[in-house]
Amino acid sequence: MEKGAKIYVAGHRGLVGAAIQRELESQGYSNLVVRTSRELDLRSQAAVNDFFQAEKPEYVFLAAAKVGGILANSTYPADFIFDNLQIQTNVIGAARKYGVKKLMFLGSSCIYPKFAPQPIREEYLLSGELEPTNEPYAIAKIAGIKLCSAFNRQYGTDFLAVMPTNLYGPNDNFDPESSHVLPALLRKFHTAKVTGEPQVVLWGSGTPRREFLHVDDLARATVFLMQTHTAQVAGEFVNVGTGEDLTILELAELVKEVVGYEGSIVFDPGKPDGTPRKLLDVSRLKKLGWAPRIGLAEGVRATYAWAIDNGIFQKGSQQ
Ligand code: GFB
Repeated sequence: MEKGAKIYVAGHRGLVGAAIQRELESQGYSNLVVRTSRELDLRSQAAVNDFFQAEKPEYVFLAAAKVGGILANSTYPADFIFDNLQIQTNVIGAARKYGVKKLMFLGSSCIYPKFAPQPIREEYLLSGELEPTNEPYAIAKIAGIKLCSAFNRQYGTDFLAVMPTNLYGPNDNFDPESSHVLPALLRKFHTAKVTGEPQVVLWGSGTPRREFLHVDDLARATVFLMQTHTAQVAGEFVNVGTGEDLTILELAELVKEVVGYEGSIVFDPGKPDGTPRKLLDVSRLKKLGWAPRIGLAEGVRATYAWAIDNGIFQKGSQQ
């Protein structure tokens, strides 16, 4: 990927796309193309084709997607499968049609079976039933992987895919209802500290285990793979994670400490736990030459500081 190459970052306002844009810019890539969803509705095939025909990007990072936490996934299953199938089919299809040299598709660790052996290796895909709370989203992401690999086989394209573990960092969604657990906890503990609430109510049992990766580490991994590997060498897709996990209760204790909240933690068993564990096996990526740099405590501290600096908790719950 030459420094002057024309690179389209789809989803540049989201958690992942913004981090990829920051990483590319910090490495001196100066010819980036971006569009907000208002400027370009990726669910429209005609609009996507027109955009690719006019701009002719050489490289594409496909980080645009309908995403959300466990409750958003179970409340809006149709949006999660329909929007994602449309976005990825349109962008991947246009990338092939208009001769994109290389594309990076962003998947998710929820593509794996609910009870996959741990840590989860890439080859466990489609070896068992999915977790019901995010099955529609997972099916869309699996279709995206298969679309990339089918195009690679039939048309000789070079479309890579990564499966990140649970991500967090700047530009995340901090809404307490629709967000993922880490930003939700930062908001809940911060609000309770400021308003002097004696307890914070979290969802489920607190026993599920999750692995968390700072989005800047993911961005470095995707740019690294695009620079140094072909889909043929990297494989159909590559897990990206830290190789370490913790329980939701342990995460809550860490966030509580970072925020400086002194009340108690209570769990609401009426809310879903989701999959019991999803720890990724990251040996394939390590063999390709990449390792994460940001530890969880450091990453949570940085994300809390970012949220404070950007007034996230003053903006109401729609952030
Ligand atoms: O991050 P999260 O929403 O999604 O929830 P998943 C992780 C765990 O944290 C679950 C618990 O066991 C939740 O019950 N949890 C506790 C909370 N308190 C809260 C809270 O206040 N908010 C939230 N959101 N969770 C998602 C998938 O699964 O993982 C997506 O739904 C995507 O499709 C993403 O794949 C990476 O880790 O369960």
